[in-house]
Amino acid sequence: MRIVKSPTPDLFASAADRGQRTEPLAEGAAILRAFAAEDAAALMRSLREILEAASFRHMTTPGGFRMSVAMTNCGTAGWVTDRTGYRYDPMDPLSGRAWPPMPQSFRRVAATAAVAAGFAGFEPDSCLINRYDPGARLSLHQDRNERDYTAPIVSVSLGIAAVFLFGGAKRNERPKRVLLESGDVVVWGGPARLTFHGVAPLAEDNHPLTGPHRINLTFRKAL
Ligand code: MD6
Ligand code: FE
Repeated sequence: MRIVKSPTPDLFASAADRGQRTEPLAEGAAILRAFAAEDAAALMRSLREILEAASFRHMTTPGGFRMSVAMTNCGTAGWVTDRTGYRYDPMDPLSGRAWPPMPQSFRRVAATAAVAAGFAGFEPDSCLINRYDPGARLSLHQDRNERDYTAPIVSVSLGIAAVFLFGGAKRNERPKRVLLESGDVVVWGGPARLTFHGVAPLAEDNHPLTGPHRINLTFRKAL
């Protein structure tokens, strides 16, 4: 049902109403505004358990640079980078153990967001968890370490808002700039799967859910 001129639309938003806040970014890419807003606190509780086994760390790029974004993973395989390159690894190099399993709450938000964006049957096996501190940024890149590009990527933003940079198929295309707020979900697949994208330096701010940080959960089918 479409509610027109509701004074408090989000308070009563059903799944269908949330679908009305879909913003197309490109063919195959969309922002689902506030899609995960109601799940945000539960996602953060699950994250705290993950961090007890696999804490945030600043990884090193193959070129030898320390990433400003702190990362960890859950799921069957985790995205890692070190001097030898980028890869999905079934083991956490820091602990020498498997990554923590992907919580049901993570799995559900990823699968339902994929459906809402037109990608039914998404079963992520990997979730890269990013923590942005003030000033942290992610330069333009493509996500291309996954085995098969037919699955989309689902990205959940929590805490402090950030400017997401959304470019084109080539690095030199000038990116669009879109603000991602807590609970926003970006889904990315099909013809947009290899789009260059990044995150502008995080502003100093404070959010009730995350304090001075932005958290991003990026779900992939890696293997
Ligand atoms: C971030 N996201 O939002 C970083 N990748 O913190 C990504 O790198 C990303 O949001 C692929 C698809 C969606 C994304
Ligand atoms: Fe990415």
